[in-house]
Amino acid sequence: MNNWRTALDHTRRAAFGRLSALLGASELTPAFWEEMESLLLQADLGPKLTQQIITMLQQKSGAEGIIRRAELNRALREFLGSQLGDSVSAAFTETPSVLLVAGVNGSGKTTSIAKLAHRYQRNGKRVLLAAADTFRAAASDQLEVWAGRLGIEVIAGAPGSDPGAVAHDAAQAALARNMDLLIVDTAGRQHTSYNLMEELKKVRRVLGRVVPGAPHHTWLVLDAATGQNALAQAAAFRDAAGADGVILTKLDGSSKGGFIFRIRSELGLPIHFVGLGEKIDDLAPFDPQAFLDGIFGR
Ligand SMILES: Nc1nc2c(ncn2[C@@H]2O[C@H](COP(=O)(O)OP(=O)(O)OP(=O)(O)O)[C@@H](O)[C@H]2O)c(=O)[nH]1
Ligand SMILES: [Mg+2]
Repeated sequence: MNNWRTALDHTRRAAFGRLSALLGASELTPAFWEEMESLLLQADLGPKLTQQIITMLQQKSGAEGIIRRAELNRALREFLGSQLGDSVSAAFTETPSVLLVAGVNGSGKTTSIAKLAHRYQRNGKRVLLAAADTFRAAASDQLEVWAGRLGIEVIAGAPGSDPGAVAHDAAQAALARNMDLLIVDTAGRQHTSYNLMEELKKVRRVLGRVVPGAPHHTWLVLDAATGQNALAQAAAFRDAAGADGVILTKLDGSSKGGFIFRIRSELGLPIHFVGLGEKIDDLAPFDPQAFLDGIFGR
């Protein structure tokens, strides 16, 4: 099982490591601020947050005469921490609760669903999975392989069949079998595709017709390595597909990480879980402090 620190090695060494090194400079010259700005942008913090950080650090260093690395570092860390907010924990209180999982292809939906299923099963929940990704023939196989290892059942349809029909059957099965949690896997073609968003809307409608209030949550799976492109994706999924939270995958493979600070503050979406590797237990609840420790070092 990967831990936060190992997973964030790249990020700590790349942009954020250079930021820390820069903060060791003894004089706050214009060149220092320029370098600072360029490193913040390279870390994918975006122009708005970058400007806020520079202003905040300039005010702090001016008002309090701070020129010591540790103090600027602490101010930066505190500011970034405030962007992340507190950790959130999702409650699945309805029986059955339905979690819809969406995201572009390859982002890590199916793997994350297997990890979640494992986790909730371990917590004593009766979990059922739905393979509503009927677009790719191998997709339900992949989910079934994971589920087989966990002893969890998957409701699937024939390749090319209607994802709405799979969602319908799965929702009925969840009710009939008195399941605690139904997790629905979906296809991941590009978010610019009208069809994908329409398909997701239809799956939502169907789920809601069978189980009142379903889907109770819709989580968007974002690949941390996509960097700030992921923000545009996320906005589209939030607006068109009702995403209300994020699973951030492949934190172990990304090296920028700055856009992660913008998910909550700019999109209003809480990060529930992060993927720290490819194994079944490489999933952790998002822990803002562990994330900050991971990128800044302790
Ligand atoms: N290193 C790492 N790899 C991951 C993580 N999560 C998923 N992956 C890998 O990413 C690849 C794609 O994962 P899938 O779960 O198939 O992605 P998907 O979103 O279901 O893809 P489509 O069904 O094609 O849309 C696989 O090789 C996974 O092992 C993670 O947290 N860390
Ligand atoms: Mg998949």
